[in-house]
Amino acid sequence: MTNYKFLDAPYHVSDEHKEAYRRDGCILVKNILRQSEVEQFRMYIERAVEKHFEERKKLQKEEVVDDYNAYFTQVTNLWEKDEMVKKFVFAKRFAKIAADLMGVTGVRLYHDQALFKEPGGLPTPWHQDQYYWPLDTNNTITMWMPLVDVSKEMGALKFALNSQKDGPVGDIAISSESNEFYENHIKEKCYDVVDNELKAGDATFHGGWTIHAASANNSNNRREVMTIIYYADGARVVEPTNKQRRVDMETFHPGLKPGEVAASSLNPLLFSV
Ligand SMILES: O=C(O)CCC(=O)C(=O)O
Repeated sequence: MTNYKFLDAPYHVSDEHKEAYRRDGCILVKNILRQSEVEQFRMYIERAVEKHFEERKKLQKEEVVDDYNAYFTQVTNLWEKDEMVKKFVFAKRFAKIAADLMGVTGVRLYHDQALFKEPGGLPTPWHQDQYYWPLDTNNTITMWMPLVDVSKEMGALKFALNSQKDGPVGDIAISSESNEFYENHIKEKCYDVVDNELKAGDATFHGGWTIHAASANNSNNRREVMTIIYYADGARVVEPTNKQRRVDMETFHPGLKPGEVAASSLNPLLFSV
């Protein structure tokens, strides 16, 4: 029987990691998983993504053509579709890193997303994630873990350091407009931008208000990434202030109303001290 204990083994988050995350709003954390460990789950994540698209075809549902398709293929909440992917998404190792970086005692799952950028995939525009999230806390974080090595030419995330300090700026969904808007904002504020290269099993973590983007995939390989979004346990749902937040509230907090603790059946507590 295969042993997946590595998914729950604690990773030591150093004081330097915590200080850097709290200062910059993002951090690259290395060697969270070994390449061989990632490889075991890559197959299941790919399979779940493929199954999702096959099922859509069978149902003859039209592909949702949203603004994202030119940037990446996105499939959400894969944990509900595959038991092995669920093991990966529910890993205490990842959730504890998220809690330690944010300095909170517990984190819940907001949702997971596979984000595959095909060769030739366009740059992901600059944006802020929390524009989409109807939550009353700034303690939100995304783990972005590549399942393959990601060089700069494949489109890893770029972050505007310290930009989370501004909170919401622009109130604008991901699009060519957001790209232009945030590019100007970054220039005006003279923010430094970091652009990382990652090995499979490394991950970046960024906060919900950290301004970020990704380059195009100029390689011949698919950029395969799994992301998991967490928030501090105890956060509440707020009245959605835009259409996207309303959709997110209904999709990721089913049955909940503004003011209620964000703890629906889709938001398990993935780590607590
Ligand atoms: O993977 C990408 O290209 C964009 C991902 C992103 O913006 C995010 O995970 O917040």
